[in-house]
This record gives sequence, C-alpha cells and structure tokens, in this order.
Amino acid sequence: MSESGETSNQSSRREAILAGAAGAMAPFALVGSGAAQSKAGPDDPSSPESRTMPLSPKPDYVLDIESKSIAPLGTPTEATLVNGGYPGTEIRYTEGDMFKVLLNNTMQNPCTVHWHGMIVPNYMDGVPEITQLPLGPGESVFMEYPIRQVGSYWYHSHYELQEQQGLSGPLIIEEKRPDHDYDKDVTVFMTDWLNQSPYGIIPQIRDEQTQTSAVKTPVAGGEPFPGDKPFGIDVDYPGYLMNGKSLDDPWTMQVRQGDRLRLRLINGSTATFFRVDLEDHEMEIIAADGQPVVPTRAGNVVIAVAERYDVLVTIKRSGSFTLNAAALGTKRKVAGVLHTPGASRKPAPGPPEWRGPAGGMADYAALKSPYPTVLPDGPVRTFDIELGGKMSGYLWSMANEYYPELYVPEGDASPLQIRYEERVRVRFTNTTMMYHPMHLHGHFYRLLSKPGGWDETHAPLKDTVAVGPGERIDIEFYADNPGRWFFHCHNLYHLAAGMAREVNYIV
Ligand SMILES: [Cu+2]
Repeated sequence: MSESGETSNQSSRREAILAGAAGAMAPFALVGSGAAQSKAGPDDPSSPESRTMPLSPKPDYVLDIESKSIAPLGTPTEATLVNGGYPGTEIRYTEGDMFKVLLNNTMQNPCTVHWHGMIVPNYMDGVPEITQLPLGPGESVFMEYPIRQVGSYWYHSHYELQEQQGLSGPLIIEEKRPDHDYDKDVTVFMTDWLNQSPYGIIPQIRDEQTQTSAVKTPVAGGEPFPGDKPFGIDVDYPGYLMNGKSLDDPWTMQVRQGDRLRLRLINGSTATFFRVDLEDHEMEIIAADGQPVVPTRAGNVVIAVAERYDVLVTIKRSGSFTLNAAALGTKRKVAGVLHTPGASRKPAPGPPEWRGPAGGMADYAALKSPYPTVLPDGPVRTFDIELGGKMSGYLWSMANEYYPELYVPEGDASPLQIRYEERVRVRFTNTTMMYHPMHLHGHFYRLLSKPGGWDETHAPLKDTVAVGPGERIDIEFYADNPGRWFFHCHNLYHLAAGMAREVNYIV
C-alpha cells in the first residue's frame, strides 16, 4: 500500500473513534474523513503528526516545604518554611492566569497549604481532613486552577500550628489594567514570631505547663484600639516582623520624592492586629481583602489577623519615613523604612504617631464597593452565630459548638448545612472579651455596615471580618461554589481551641 493509503486508514480510524464517542455525528465524520485525507500532513494543525507528546503542565512556582532553624529575633527557633525563607516565596500572577503551583513536602511531618481568599475548587482548598488528606512526608501535589479574581491574598499552612512556625507567604493577583496609577507595587507582609514552639502556648494558657512571658497577659498600658479601648490579647509575642525583618534589623526600601506607591498591607500574623501608619504621610485605601473599594483617606489603617488593605501613598519629599506597625494590646511595634537616596534607614524610635482618620477594621462602615454587590435572587437562609467560649478551659465556640481541633479532642461541632444558590446570612454576636477575625473559605461575603442592612447595594466584599467584644455584625454570601468549606476564627489559637464550623452544600 502507498503511504497516502496508510495515512488515510489512520485518519479514518480516528474519525471513527470520534464518531463513536458522539453517535449522532457519525455521518459527518464519514464525510470528513475524505477531507482529512487531502489535507493531512505536518503543516495541518489537526493532523496527528503536528501534535507533540502530552506532558503535564510545568509549575510556575515550586514551594519546597522544609524544617529549618531560623532566628529572626536573635533566638534560634525551629521553623517550617517555604523555600527556606520567611515569609515564603511571593506568588504573583496576572488576572486571568492559570494558577500552577507544585508543593513538595520535604519534612518528616505532614502539611497542607491553603490559598486564603482565593475562589478555588473545593478540593484545592488545603484544609486537612475536610478537603484533602494532609500532604505526607516526601509527598508532592500539583495545584492548578483558573484564577477568577484580582488583588492581595496570602497562603498559609492549615495543618496544626505550622502557620505560626513560618509556613506562609504573599499571593498577589495583578490587574491586567490597574484601576489606579502608581510607580511601585510593594508587598508589606506582617507577622508575629515566637522564640519557642507554638505547641506550648495553649497548654501554658490552660496552666497545664509552666507559663512563659508569652502568655502573661494582659499587658498594662498596651497599645489600645483607636478610641482608647483596651485591646485583649492571648499571646504577648517577643517581637513582630515586616517582610521577615525585625525592628532591630528592619526592612527598608529606597524610593524617590514624588513616587506613588501601592502598598499591599497583608496581616499574615497568627494572633496579632496591627495599626499601620507611614510617618508624615496619609494613605488612601483602594482595596480591602483583595476587592476594590471606593478610595478613602486614612492616617492609620488597622488590620485584623488575615485581612489585607491596599493603600496608595505619594512620597511627598526627600527623607526617611518609618512605616510603623503597632501590635494592638502590646507596647511593641515592628517598622520598616522608606527612604530617598542617602537618607537614614533607621526607623523612628518610640510608639507610632497617631493620625486620623483610622481606616481598615477601625471603620468598616467607610468601606464601599465601587459596584453593586447585591446577591442574585435565591432563597434566604439565616444563621445566628454566637462567638463564645469557656475561659476556664480556654475553649472557643461558634453557636455553642466546639470544633474537634488539635486542643479540643472531644469537639463535636456539626456542619452548617446549606443549599446551592441560597443567599446565606450570618449574624455574628460576640459575647466574649476578645476580637475574632472570622474567615469563610471559598467565597466572598458582603460585609454590611449595620446589622440587618441586607438591602445595602454597595456593601464591600470581604473574606475576613473582625467581630469585636459585645459587637453584632451581619454578613451574607451566595452559595455558588459547592463543597465542604471551613468557616473559622483566624486567631490560630482560637481555631485550635474549637472556634470553627464547616459550611456544606452540594448542587
Ligand atoms: Cu477568635
């Protein structure tokens, strides 16, 4: 047989297989096989010769998760790190990209990584026992999903207390065409650091182990919440870090007079709220939790655990400007320095300047979405969720149920069962003395500026909201991403002591 006859046979067989797969198409496939014979060849993009061997996609980022000792505050401490750094490698994509990240667990312990704020398919969400098995020692997993959003996010371990040991980092999705003009796009990732194992903290609070200075609270005269309300903390950290650098060896960046900066302020801490200000400058908040907001002026931005605020600031003159992050409830701060060429790289000593207005979680009512966020029509389901706890045993609850977490072996919280395409309303009431940064996985929710404000058209979209002592806050979300989703307080010690529920639904 001639070569062309062989090609013809192959082509016909392929068409027949396709036809078999879609029965109704068979007559067209038979007609098509003649056409394929005349065109087939290496130059025809539909010919077998033009294809290449199918290979798995190459990751854009490889995150090697490893155990290592680091000393960001001068005391060597066992850490769990991404690619040996703290914070971990910044993941940066552009709107519309495919997320392609390979995780390698090189440790002796299991781990998982959660992509905070990302609208992911449920099985990519990285919560052990809920959406996946923990990634075992020596195991790898490839995470791939289409990116459906823009903004400032972060990733962190959701396995036990690894987030406190360093497994976290920034995750940025740039707009194809930014809504605002700026010269530099700058990530400011703030964390709290312990010079000891975090696994001792809850036993120390519960008085089951000898207490260290980290749990002797409250701190008299600590940094109050704006308005001079005292701010309660569980852990009194020895120090805080900005982009992995301490106050003594600060993070610095050279800028020029007139530079317009977009600062992506990310609170990647485990249990610390920060009040951020830039010396001698006012900021303009342009996004909250990655989503755009109508720009508002702020002298200070207060950022709850896991929240993000993008701010614009224009460097108004030559000099050295301290970017302060005061840890609420303590007398400590961390700071970095933005300086023009030749100016000092030392942060200003002392407490950060107080300059109004206070933005971020200090004034949620000022956050407005630039576009309407009213949910699509659907049945309404409402949950009243009391944020509570038992201080005698350091246990934290949502609607009087305790999630079976690391320090709650007897927990038996039931899932919040909802249905696909419902409008789900959650009314938080905080009956405790502490703030709770409440985070829902896999969804944005509308944060209402007043309880019961369900008809507000421009409520901001968020994934984390801090509910203060005695406060009532309402949120609502649209159930359009089925799965088992974690819903919890982002203070890691409250989570580990029971403050979590699952939200479940199928189509
Ligand atoms: Cu909490």
